[in-house]
Amino acid sequence: MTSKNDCNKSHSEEFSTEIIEGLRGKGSILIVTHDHPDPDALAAAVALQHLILVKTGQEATIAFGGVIGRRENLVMVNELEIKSTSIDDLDLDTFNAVCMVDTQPGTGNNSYPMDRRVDLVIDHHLQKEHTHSCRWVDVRPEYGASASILFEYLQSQDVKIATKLATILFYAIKSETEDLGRDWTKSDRDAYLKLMPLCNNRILHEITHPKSSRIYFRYFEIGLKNAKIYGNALFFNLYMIDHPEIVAEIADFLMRVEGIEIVLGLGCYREEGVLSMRTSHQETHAGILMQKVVEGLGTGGGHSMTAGGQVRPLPAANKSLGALEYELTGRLLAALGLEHTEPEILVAS
Ligand SMILES: [Mn+2]
Repeated sequence: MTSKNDCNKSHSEEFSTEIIEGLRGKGSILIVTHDHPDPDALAAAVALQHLILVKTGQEATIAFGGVIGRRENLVMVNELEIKSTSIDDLDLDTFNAVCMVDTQPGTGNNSYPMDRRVDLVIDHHLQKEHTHSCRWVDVRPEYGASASILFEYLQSQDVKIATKLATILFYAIKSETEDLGRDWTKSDRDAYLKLMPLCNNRILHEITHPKSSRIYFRYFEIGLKNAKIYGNALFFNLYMIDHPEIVAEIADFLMRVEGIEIVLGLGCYREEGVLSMRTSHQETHAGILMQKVVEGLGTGGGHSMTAGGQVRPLPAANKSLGALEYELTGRLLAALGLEHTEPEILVAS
């Protein structure tokens, strides 16, 4: 009898062989991931780049839009020497093959133009309509991390995983699943356990315990002060932020409040509203809930217990952010069947 896990593994072997043969001799290859990439997005891109290099001898370019602002991720990029380019600096006409990892065409969270062809998609979010038209598609929404899919490719192709790549992949799975605590499957666990002994522990510790600027702590203060509780749901507003990932970070932090089972946070980065959602139960599918919350205002999606969203365009004034907060809170509570009553304040001043 073959288990689901074995099926996944043989799929990984067949699929990775097919893409290696398809990409062989293409020349210039682009790997795109989502804007403001997280460790999983970067790890999947780096692992695919490595696979292409080892198997076809071609050096693919990794690109994305936006910034890397989260301290852990900056330490990871520096210590593990992850090389990437801003997508705005590239002439997209010069690429003969385009790969997308940890995102899909038309999701609204990547900067690759919608009218351009994408050849390969590897992702662990729900499959999007536009993705059907791509030549090679490996979308596994049940997986906790895109990094786990890429790990299977590398293993099945007998590609040696050296310390740096192992540390990148391990940290991706670790952070994306909160150490196998949310949205994970046996495949993620297998990858996590096989990668752990290959990692550089000094670098891992530096990534997970980064020194941070004082403004970083100010966001915690703002988040705590603006956290409003409606039954088991908590909404917070960070107003203007200097990097988008801080919303997800504060959402993770506020999930620890007793009695809270769902958190939705808002921040304003440049002309965009940045949303992050966390839930304690897989049944409250965060990705689907997020789509309901942003419907007609922007784009959103995610997994069972984590989701992200973008509201655009957005006027940059704090006053209209308050109005947006009210609208989003109302939509969240309606979707949860809760009343939009006066909230409790988390930390009374
Ligand atoms: Mn991911």
